[in-house]
Amino acid sequence: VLATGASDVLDLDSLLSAEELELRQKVRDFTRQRIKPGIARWYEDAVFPLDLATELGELGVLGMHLEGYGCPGRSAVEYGLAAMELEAGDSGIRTFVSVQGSLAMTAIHTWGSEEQKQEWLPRMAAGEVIGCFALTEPTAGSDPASMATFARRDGTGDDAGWVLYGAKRWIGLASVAGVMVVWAMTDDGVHGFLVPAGTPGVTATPIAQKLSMRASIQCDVVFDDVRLGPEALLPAARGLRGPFTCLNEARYGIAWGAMGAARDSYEAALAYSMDRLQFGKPLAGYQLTQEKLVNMLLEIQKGTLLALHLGRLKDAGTIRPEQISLGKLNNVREAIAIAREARSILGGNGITTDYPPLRHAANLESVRTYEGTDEVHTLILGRHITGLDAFH
Ligand code: TGC
Repeated sequence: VLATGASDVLDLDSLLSAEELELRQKVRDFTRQRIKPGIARWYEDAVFPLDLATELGELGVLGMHLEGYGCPGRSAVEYGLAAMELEAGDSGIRTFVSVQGSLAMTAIHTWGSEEQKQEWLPRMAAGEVIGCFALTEPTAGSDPASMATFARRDGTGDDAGWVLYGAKRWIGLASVAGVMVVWAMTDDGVHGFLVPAGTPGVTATPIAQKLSMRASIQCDVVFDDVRLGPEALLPAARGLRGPFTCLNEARYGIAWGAMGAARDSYEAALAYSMDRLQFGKPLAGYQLTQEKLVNMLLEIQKGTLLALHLGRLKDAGTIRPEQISLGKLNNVREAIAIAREARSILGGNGITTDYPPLRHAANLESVRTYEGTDEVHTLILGRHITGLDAFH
């Protein structure tokens, strides 16, 4: 159910096909069996459970929406449902699936040569090779056009390679990646490059001091005169449309995923409030608690309906970037508010890792920042409705 049992007031499940419901159940079972039992420990110990990569490949959620090359070829709605269930476990695990499928694999699938697709995609879909997507830099976050990482031609002629230098920051999974998709400025604008693990001159260092996304890996990456052959170039990508096309995919998945974290927070608060007695009766029997639960549920049902609408548009091939911005902005913003409100129902117990809401709230601070901050999506929508660009 989109929000379990009596909580699916709008009967949103009736909008899903039998196949979609089956897929969702499969991913929900995986989350219950493989993520929920370990997540508090992984979060406390700041561990990304690498074994999950091949398991998620077997589950069929890596590059889920892509066709061919061993990819599952499922619909946008099915991908969204999977993101929602995985993020009900933890945003860090859903982030791995997004970076792998929506960013790294989409970049290769959309912009790569036939040889690049054959070489990387089947193993990435199986989770045997992890990919990362290096766009953000220490001084270029919301404004990737100002990137300083540069690739210059190494010689002349068709078989000339490249020399890559610069630095990237906040790159998910970079230290465990078998292949990096790196976006760099060239004399001919922004281009994408595939950098295999072990290429001399590349170092990836996990960022340790995180209070969010602790069961995930984000890295600083340095490229120190990295020599690449001509085959490293993603031949079809030209300019920022290359990475932004991939970001559309990831932002779409986030609109669904955030509702998974929200639903898990709500369900934890509902269960706790039914059990916890104060002043002689369950917390759920107090008007103030019921108002909190109902306000959470309103936003979960609305946000899930919004995500589903975006999914149907995407499957119809008509979705536009500003619609994705609306979904990402709204659903992550509401999910954080829901997770925090859920924590308040749990009282002091809510600040421990015994319960998920505060972990979700902390994770969602990253989710509202990456793939376009709240401010970026607000201004994308502002530009859409006014025709005036307030970025520059
Ligand atoms: P602008 O002039 O609007 O566009 C430049 C070119 O890009 C095209 N474009 C898009 N194409 C497809 N989808 C979109 N959503 C697109 N948005 C823009 C545009 O058509 C144009 O193409 P062309 O061929 O005409 O040159 O660019 P701008 O500089 O004005 O854009 C401003 C702004 C703020 C909207 C943009 O820079 C932006 O979206 N900034 C946010 C960047 C962002 O989301 N960064 C996230 C990085 S990835 C990450 O966070 C890692 S998370 C995963 C992990 O853990 O590793």
